[in-house]
Amino acid sequence: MKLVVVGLGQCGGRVADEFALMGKRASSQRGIEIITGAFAVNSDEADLTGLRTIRSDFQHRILLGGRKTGGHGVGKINELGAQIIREGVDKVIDAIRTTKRFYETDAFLIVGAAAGGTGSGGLPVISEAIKERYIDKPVYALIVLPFEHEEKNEERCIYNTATCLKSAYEAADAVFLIDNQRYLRKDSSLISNMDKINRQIVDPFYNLLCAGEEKKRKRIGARTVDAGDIVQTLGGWTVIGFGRSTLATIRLPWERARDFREKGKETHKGIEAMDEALSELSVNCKPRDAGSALYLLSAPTKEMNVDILKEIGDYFRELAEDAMIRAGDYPRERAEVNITLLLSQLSDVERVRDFYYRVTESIPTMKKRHEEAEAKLREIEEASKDIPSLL
Ligand SMILES: Nc1nc2c(ncn2[C@@H]2O[C@H](COP(=O)(O)OP(=O)(O)OP(=O)(O)O)[C@@H](O)[C@H]2O)c(=O)[nH]1
Ligand SMILES: [Mg+2]
Repeated sequence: MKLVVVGLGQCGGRVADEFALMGKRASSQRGIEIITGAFAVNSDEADLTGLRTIRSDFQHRILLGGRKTGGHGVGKINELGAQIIREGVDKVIDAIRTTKRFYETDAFLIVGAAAGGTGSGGLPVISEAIKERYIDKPVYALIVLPFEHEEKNEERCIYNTATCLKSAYEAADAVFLIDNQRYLRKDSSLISNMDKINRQIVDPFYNLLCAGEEKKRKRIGARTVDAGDIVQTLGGWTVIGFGRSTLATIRLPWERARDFREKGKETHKGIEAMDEALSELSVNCKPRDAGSALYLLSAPTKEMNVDILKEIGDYFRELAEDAMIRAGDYPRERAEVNITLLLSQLSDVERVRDFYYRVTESIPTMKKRHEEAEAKLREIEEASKDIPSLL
């Protein structure tokens, strides 16, 4: 599958930069193209300068809202972010049009953080605008949710997140949810290492995008997963997961697994990888709530057999009873079995629901506070009415 990736705001730009790097890796290591264009859009000049892989000309790093923000971002006011992006949307569309293999591109991926200003406000606006202009290509959003400590300290963070999620869900064909907090579970030092988190966000997409683009016969699975399968699977709230299980011993070609116990262990590697993918989902959710799902099994050719595919299939079917499941295999020569998992058309995501409730609950207090502030302002104006003015 070939994507055009557009990142908005600081987070969006950096994650898009990581996708651009992944694209380079796919062409140098595997000789295939998965990212046809990568763009970063921001109201903050320094953020754009800090990127590494996205081309550094003004058509790939697009600065908007210059006069309004002085090149310093919108300071978490996502309405202002939305406005600035709306005013500059034609610049972005013009830039996208210069993509070399645009006609071969299967879909758009628009990336941003929900809690900030530029990305949060801009993501739904760009998604809608691209969707209107390119009706034949799906538009997917990838939204990064805030860390817990950000939610606790700032009301604005919750408000931005809820408004961004709601609008993006309306505008895009599917919304990938990525929870920053999830990456701290195993390694809390990551909080100061955004690069590492970004790599972990992007990595699960590698095999998924590559599998359908392979040209070499030995890399093409018995059942491939291509862009068509992915497009059919994706809709609404979506999460991605990746799990691996290393093959402890690399067997030499003449040592086949004849022993039935060893054979059993081998098959079990698939289940192990699936379990890890399920526990490493990008946002916590229940497989039972998925309306569609896709998994891609990747392993050395000789590890991939009917038993392993069947066992994973049976196991997953029990967990996601109501989902339309698509599956495929991708033979890669590596000493591991890994699984990429998409759960889509989710009917419930607790995290999203929670943001909506919290904002709805706080709206009356926010309104009251706003009214109180206005009343105070009127009062002080009233008190000054008999004072001579110098203007
Ligand atoms: N995963 C990840 N999250 C990030 C990164 N940079 C910022 N964030 C998160 O993104 C949210 C803030 O959004 P930003 O992208 O910084 O904001 P912005 O879109 O640039 O908007 P303004 O700066 O307000 O104009 C917070 O929840 C941060 O934790 C990053 O590189 N990776
Ligand atoms: Mg910023």
